[in-house]
Amino acid sequence: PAIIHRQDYSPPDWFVPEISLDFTLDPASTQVRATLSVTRNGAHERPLILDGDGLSPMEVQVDGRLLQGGEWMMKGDALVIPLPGDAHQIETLVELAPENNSKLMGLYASGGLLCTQCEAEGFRRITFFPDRPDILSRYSVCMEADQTRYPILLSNGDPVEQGSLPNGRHWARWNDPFPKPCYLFALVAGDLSCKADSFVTMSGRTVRLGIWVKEGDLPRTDHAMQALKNSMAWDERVYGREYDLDVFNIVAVADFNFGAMENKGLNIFNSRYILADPETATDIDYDGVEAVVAHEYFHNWSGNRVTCRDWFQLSLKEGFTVFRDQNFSADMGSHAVKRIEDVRVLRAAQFQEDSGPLAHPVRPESYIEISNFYTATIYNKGAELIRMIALMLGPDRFRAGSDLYFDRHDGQAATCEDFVKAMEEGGGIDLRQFRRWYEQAGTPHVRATLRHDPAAQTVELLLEQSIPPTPGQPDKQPMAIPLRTALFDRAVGRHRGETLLMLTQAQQSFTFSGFADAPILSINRGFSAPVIVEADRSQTELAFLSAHDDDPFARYEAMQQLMVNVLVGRVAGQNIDEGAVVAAIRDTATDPKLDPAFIAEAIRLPSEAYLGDQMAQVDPDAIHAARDALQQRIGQQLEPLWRDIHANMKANGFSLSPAAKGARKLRNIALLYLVASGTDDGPTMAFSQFDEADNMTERQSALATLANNISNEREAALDIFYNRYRSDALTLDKWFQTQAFASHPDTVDLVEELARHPDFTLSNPNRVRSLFGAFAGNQWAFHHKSGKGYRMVADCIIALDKINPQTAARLAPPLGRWRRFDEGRAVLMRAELQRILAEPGLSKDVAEQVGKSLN
Ligand code: HT7
Ligand code: ZN
Repeated sequence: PAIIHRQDYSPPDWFVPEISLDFTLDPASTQVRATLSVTRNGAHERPLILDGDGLSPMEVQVDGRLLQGGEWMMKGDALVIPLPGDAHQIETLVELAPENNSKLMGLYASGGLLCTQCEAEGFRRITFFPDRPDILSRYSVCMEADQTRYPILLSNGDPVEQGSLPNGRHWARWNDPFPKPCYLFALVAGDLSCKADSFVTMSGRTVRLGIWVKEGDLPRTDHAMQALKNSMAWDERVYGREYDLDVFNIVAVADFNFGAMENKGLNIFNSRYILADPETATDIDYDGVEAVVAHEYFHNWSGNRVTCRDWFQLSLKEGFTVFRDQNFSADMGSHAVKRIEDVRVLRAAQFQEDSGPLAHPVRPESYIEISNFYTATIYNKGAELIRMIALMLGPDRFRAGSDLYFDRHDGQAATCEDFVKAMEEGGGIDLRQFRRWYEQAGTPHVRATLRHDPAAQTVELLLEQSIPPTPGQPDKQPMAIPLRTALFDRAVGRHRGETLLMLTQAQQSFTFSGFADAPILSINRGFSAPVIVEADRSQTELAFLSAHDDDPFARYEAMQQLMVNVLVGRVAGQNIDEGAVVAAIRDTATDPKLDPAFIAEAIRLPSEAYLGDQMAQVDPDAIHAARDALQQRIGQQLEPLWRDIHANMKANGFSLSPAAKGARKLRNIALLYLVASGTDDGPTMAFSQFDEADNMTERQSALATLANNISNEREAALDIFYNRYRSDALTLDKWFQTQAFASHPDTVDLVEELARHPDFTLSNPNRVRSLFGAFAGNQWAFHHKSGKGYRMVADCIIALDKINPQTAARLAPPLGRWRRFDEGRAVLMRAELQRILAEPGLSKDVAEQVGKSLN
């Protein structure tokens, strides 16, 4: 398949300032008539090339004249029309069958609705068009459909006209005054009910807000609506950005390849990021709704008003928007806990990506299938880059930079370079070296060594950076790495002020004076840079930081490192004493000054996957055994504490306040340790929590705890859960996911059975992710040495590729990590990758991921 290179970008030959679309909607046969006004860009004689994907033109007209066969041609899937003048009107007619569109790209049917997904290249599955984000057009959209099946007709912008037609049909026209790239086009037709509200903008305009769902789901939309209004107010307050249309609609659909889509004025959401009530949604789900609603809303400026010139610039909108939604969520809840959660996601998803065969820079140089580049690197590492810029500038200068960026590029398709320049000029900073973060893949390692000179009373901090080779980038240049650093006096338990150290060379040393005694190093506080720090700190020093560090992230990090040292040591056969860990957990869990939500984060053992990432070669069985044993010892040694917490953190009635959420989080960890301790009443306590809970957070957590163990209560709880929620797809997903993620010796076989369950289907991406996505993230079960786990995931990829290649391709990366495992597992993993690659008719989505994974 063709490789697209960033360096090959050239401006479009033709612009399309206006487009009018007429849809005659029907699930089996939809007609799309598109009228494009096109203008030649500069002096050239190249024809107009309109992208298509699976389309055949039924009519082609130029300036009102029907063209004959030889006057246009197909080049592959594209329609080529030679044009004599510099401005023409092109009209095409095509027919689609949305009900047969299982890829969920373009126009498709979902649960009785017709809806669209155009990013990145879905618009070409709807009509012939130059499908690239630097073509900005004004859209006028007319939809005609059966009035009973599709009473609601929505598109971008504002509704302008509607009417009835004979034969029970009706129509509606929407106009979007803002020129936009075609990936932001959307329409929805269906029998939907509206949760309506309004928002008065900072300039006093009233915006009508609508969240459209199936009627029975209306009671589950309150949280999403509140999140939307909070986001609108936050973007005005923090970035000075106001909403620009009179209407903002959101539609929830059940079948969706991603989380949501920021179509101008008509966001389309995976229903799991809209619907929430205490009976079916966990606190994590509630936070997910808030974050994704905010993310899509923030795209109205970072993505829609200023869009991307080409898909290599994807992080321009995604990294910046993730940074914005992370800060919004932090402002809505706890900054400390949000930072810990975000770093955990970054390390789990992005660090793994950066150290494997699919590593790529935040601004990639080439791709085969752009859908494969909606990655943790583009999104989460991209957000970290913006966070570093914000840290180096400080809030006021960062705001000056973002104001300049938005004002300068409003209405344009911009590049990452445009963003960096605006930050340099608006913020008054030189980012020449910093640009390497956009260019170089791989996670930098920073080695930190502290040398104390008692005679001079100085401390020298030596920092050495190195960036491992990544595909196509064997040698790296030093990065500009901002490291928030503090040196703690052991005697007083405090530091004398934090410094922002800029590490810009391969090796650099910093000297601090006035230290009679050797201090303790606290570095990369707040996780100020997305790097791996290697600092030789003793268990005593880490225990000190876990008790005294005033930066919550650094405190959490010290605690995690304490645990990692014990566990990694034990996997390597050393008998490292767990005393420091148990004491630190006890002291943290009983510190009355700490927020329970923070305590819950700090006392949780690092995941098996994270432990694997700390080792040269991952040994899933040894990691599981070591972690399980330590969990049991912590459970046993602190059993009275866990009982106390479990009893004291029980709420009287449900609330979504941060305090109530924190209490649930801590209570759930206490239950986990209690059950892990092996105490006789552990399973019955878990079952009671499962049974009596008035909210899904406690119910699912109890279920997950039971699912890890062999007990009668496990089976009973799983049955009850299934019978209670079998008719609610999003909650049934949790039943699949909990079992697939369980730390249970039979998980591989259970997942095989679940794949044959009548409620399992490959046609719904949420269901696939619940079973196979969760399973592939379950290190112990997926890497079962029989290779059965690999085979099941490969079978799923092969079958799913024929239905939904995008979702299939997203299951491939776990198999691509074979280099990190022993020879036996590596051979089995490679064999499955080779088997997938040998499949006839493989999509380019899967072929790219699997092909690169084998290299
Ligand atoms: N910008 C949106 C990306 C997206 C997407 C990409 C590929 C295939 C399907 C998709 N649905 C949505 C989501 C976002 O980042 O906001
Ligand atoms: Zn986004």
